[in-house]
Amino acid sequence: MEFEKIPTVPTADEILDRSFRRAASKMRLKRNKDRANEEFVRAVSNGIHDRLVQIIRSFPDLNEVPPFYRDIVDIMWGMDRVKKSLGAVGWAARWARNHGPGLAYQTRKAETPSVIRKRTVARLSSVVHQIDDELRFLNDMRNVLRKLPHVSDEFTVVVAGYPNVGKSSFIRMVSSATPEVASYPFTTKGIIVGHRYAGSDRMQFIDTPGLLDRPAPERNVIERQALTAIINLADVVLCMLDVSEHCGYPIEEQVRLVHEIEQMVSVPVITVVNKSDLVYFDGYLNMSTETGEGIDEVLDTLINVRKRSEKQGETIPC
Ligand SMILES: Nc1nc2c(ncn2[C@@H]2O[C@H](COP(=O)(O)OP(=O)(O)OP(=O)(O)O)[C@@H](O)[C@H]2O)c(=O)[nH]1
Ligand SMILES: [Mg+2]
Repeated sequence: MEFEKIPTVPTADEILDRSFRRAASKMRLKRNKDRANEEFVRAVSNGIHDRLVQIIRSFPDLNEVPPFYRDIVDIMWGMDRVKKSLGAVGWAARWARNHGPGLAYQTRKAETPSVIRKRTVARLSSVVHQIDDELRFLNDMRNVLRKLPHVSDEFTVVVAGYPNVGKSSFIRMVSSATPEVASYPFTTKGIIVGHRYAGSDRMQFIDTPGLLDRPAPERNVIERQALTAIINLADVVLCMLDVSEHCGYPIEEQVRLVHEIEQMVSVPVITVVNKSDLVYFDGYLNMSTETGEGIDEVLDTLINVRKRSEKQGETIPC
């Protein structure tokens, strides 16, 4: 994903330091002192403008990124907040570009160019300092974005369900991912991607944070990440139940969540009962990540779904 390539976003002071250093070296090349002052102001404003434009360009266009990543940005920071920050950087860049030449000219025409130079540079500095919070916000966001997992375009199983039902235990067993497993809810706090490489049953698995059956506005940032993975990434959703209720949640609530997920997506939804070593539930696929019982059957079911979806893909006329 392009997010990995976003370089560190500098602070206002870092941008100014670099622009001053570069401008100072240009100034030294000028023999005429007044010209040197003018050149300094011009070089500072150009340096600021170019650096700010570089920052904006280093962020991918959020209208162009795949819906899953766009949703993640919206869930975690809010699209408006991100646009506001990038907009503020754009404003400062334009300010430097529009006012830089005029300020340089004023410096040259001034009776005491060195005094005017200091004053104009102070104005430029103040504009860059005005966007310092936005620059810091963008850098914090960049630090999170670049660690988002890479989701490839292949057959994808999204594992969903209530917290603590064994989603991560399953993903650890069947894929390359090694998510944390613990006996408390909301152990998984973000999307985790793993792959199963075994020959023809190669597929991508997505571990999601636990979801509760509750109205959308009450869902937190962690749950909303799970929802966007279900909606945007799944070729099949594997809904996991813990009938033993060792997870801490009643089975009725867990089943209601499965019905909600079925309403949300147009891809197949497969329900599997985990922890069959504790309680076996007739009429469902049963498995246990503790004993390994039923895991192969679940994988076979997923492979069959993939084969069916590939066949359907083949019959779609061009
Ligand atoms: N007895 C039994 N325990 C299991 C089984 N699968 C998972 N567990 C236990 O259930 C607990 C939760 O497992 P996780 O894999 O972390 O569950 P999760 O659904 O990923 O949980 P969250 O990330 O919090 O949503 C852990 O203590 C596991 O050891 C199973 O098949 N049998
Ligand atoms: Mg988990």
